[in-house]
Amino acid sequence: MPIEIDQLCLLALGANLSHAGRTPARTLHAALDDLAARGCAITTVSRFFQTPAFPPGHGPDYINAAACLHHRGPPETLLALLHDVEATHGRARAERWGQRTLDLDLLAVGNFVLPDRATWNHWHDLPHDDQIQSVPDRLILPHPRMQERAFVLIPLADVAPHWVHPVLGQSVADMCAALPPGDVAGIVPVAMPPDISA
Ligand code: A4P
Ligand code: MG
Repeated sequence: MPIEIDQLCLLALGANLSHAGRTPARTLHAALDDLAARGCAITTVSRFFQTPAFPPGHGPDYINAAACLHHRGPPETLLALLHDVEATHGRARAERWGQRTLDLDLLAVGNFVLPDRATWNHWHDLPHDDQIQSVPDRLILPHPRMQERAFVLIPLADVAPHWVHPVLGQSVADMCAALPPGDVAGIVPVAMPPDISA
């Protein structure tokens, strides 16, 4: 599939620390505004959810959300834009899976498997202990852990329930149905402040 054609991109948003007087929910909302202002064609935004930190005990609850957008051009340019917006909102990378003011993960760009199937398999199959130590130095698509994360999949089901994972062959709805019920129970939609229309 040529990357010159508009691709449907799936984005995960998360935060569990306030920054510059903004709560995590307001930071997520501001980040969506920033992305739109910088040319991202955002088409759908999920509800915002309160979610327990993963791994358990790693800080306060998160606010998580998901969005669909369209992007034309190399996926790496979109990831660079996401990193810029994270930096604007105080993101510091101190610890893998550590607390954060804003995390913008690129879950998928169309049906691309990047950089190639063998590398994707490597990151997908990484044992849990190695996942904490090893950080990819290039874009991996689809995000290799998305299928395991209730805090990713449940928001994503609001906006892209029928998207099918190009390696696993499962839709977002299928992947949600396979989540442990205990993980799903912790994901709670939050009422938005009146001046935020997510
Ligand atoms: N990178 C490679 N591929 C991608 C991609 N598809 N999207 C690179 C985003 N980044 C990608 O990412 C580490 C490196 O991966 C970067 O250099 C990037 O270029 P990161 O955002 O610095 O690290 P991370 O977010 O700690 O890692 P990762 O793998 O995105 O972890 P997760 O799964 O996002 O975990 N608990 C709750 N309740 N809610 C959360 O949102 N998030 C995390 C982070 C932990 N616990 C959480 C939540
Ligand atoms: Mg991340």
